Amino acid sequence: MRRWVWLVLCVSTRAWAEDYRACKELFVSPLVSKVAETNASGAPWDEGSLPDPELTAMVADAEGATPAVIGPRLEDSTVLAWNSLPLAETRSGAWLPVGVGGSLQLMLTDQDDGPSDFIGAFSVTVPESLAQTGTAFVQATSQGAQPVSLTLRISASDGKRGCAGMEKVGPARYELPAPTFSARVDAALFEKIRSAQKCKAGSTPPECVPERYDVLYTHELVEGAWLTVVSGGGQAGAAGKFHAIAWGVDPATRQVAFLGRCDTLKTSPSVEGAVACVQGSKATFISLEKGKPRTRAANARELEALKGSP
Ligand SMILES: [Ca+2]
Ligand SMILES: [Ca+2]
Repeated sequence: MRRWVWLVLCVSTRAWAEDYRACKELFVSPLVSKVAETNASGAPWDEGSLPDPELTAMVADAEGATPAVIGPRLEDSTVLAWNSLPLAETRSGAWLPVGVGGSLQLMLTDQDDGPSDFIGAFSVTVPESLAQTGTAFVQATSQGAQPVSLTLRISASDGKRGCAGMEKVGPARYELPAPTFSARVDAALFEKIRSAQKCKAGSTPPECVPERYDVLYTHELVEGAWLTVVSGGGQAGAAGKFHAIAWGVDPATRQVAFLGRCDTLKTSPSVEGAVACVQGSKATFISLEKGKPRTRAANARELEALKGSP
């Protein structure tokens, strides 16, 4: 009798979930950060040029730990767009000997020929949720007079192999820690933007460069839904900013609902579940209905209502 009980217990545990606590290392990749154009005392980082930031990380409270470069030096940059949300596109990062619940110390510096300038230091704890999901997204803010924010992906895979200590890892899960989160625009979405912006192969005007776009993952625009909102492009002479709006965060399942120019995005209490792209005296409502993206022009009454909305 007792033997049967044990058998059932073992089978159900195995089918239940993988536990990423078994990982002896995790892959840590920086997503995005923004650095001010001047340092805390108001002086330029370099004589006549922007900083050249580099991000290192090391395991905290570990004897003999050495810092590893996880965000390679970006020349004359204040927008540090290292990686996008999807794991498949890891462009930088490093395996570090840290596990669930462990701590990391990160340091952002302006890499100079002589001594480097300090930009910010971050302390990050690997979230407990990673034990179940295998991927955690983390938002960190540096201490000090000029706080810098940084988003990170910590995962049991680098997109090519799983962590040491586990036979296989499951697919990435996109659970974001804050109501708004940022990363580099991913290649699949940027391909759609390039096409909408009529970018030619190899051309690099601002509207054709991924670093010139901000990506906001937010569930503050539409109740009960995560949206991917890409904006930017900085096109000279054109009104408004270029926007790409998708319902969902996971690139495999999100639905791209809108590509076009807007002065601002607004929500209207009279039109539930939709985002309004306002441009000049017109507005377009963007929504997802029965699983399908839908856009329609706002009527006169709705335009009047939008004027009063934030
Ligand atoms: Ca410097
Ligand atoms: Ca520089």
